[in-house]
Amino acid sequence: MHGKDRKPLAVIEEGAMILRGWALADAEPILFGVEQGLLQSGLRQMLTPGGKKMSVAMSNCGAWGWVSDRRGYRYVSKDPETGQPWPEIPAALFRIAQTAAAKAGFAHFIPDACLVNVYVPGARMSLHQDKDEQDMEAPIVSVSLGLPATFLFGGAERRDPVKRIDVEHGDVLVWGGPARLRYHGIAPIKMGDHPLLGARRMNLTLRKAR
Ligand code: MD3
Ligand code: FE
Repeated sequence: MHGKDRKPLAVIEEGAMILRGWALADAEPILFGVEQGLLQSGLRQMLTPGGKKMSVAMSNCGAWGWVSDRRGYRYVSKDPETGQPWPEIPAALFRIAQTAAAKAGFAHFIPDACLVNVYVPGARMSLHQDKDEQDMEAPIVSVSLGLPATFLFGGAERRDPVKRIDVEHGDVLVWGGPARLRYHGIAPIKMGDHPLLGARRMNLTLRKAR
């Protein structure tokens, strides 16, 4: 269940693990690094392929960044808004993602993409699958900061029942193996005031896009 580090790892289902508080001690350096990157590639509310503005504000860091517009979803090496490469993944964030993946059984996780999602109260993410990555063997590591959220963890099909998992500041989730293509989402964020992030939740998902 836990090693010498005393941090528990809980298995939600095969391939889906939560490491409560794994990023807590590094939250400030991670946030500082991400905010630095956001000065270069700012947050924006992307359009769905159907033309609707997403409630979550997004940006990216790493070699590849996920974008959505009327043409669909894809990974691109340059921010379409600046024409420049995305900022680097902050070292503290890269390290936390690697150690969490290793702890969850995924050795040598080398993320090349990090999607930055910022939620204000009321913002949500409806059930979807993450299937724009080339390498489905690699897990996805998610770092939650700021306001708490309820994570919705569904099945292989949209109509399957959904488990609700409460996540808070500093929690890290790892999704791989049989959980990698499961439907998932985030319930509308409730109002609150976090000491570091105020009335916001930030989620960082580290991925291997290529
Ligand atoms: C479960 N973001 O950006 S990340 C996303 O909190 C996204 O912003 C959510 O879903 C957020 O695509 C949750 C956690 C996550 C990522 C991939 C998964 C959970 C997953 C793939 C399979 C199952
Ligand atoms: Fe997702």
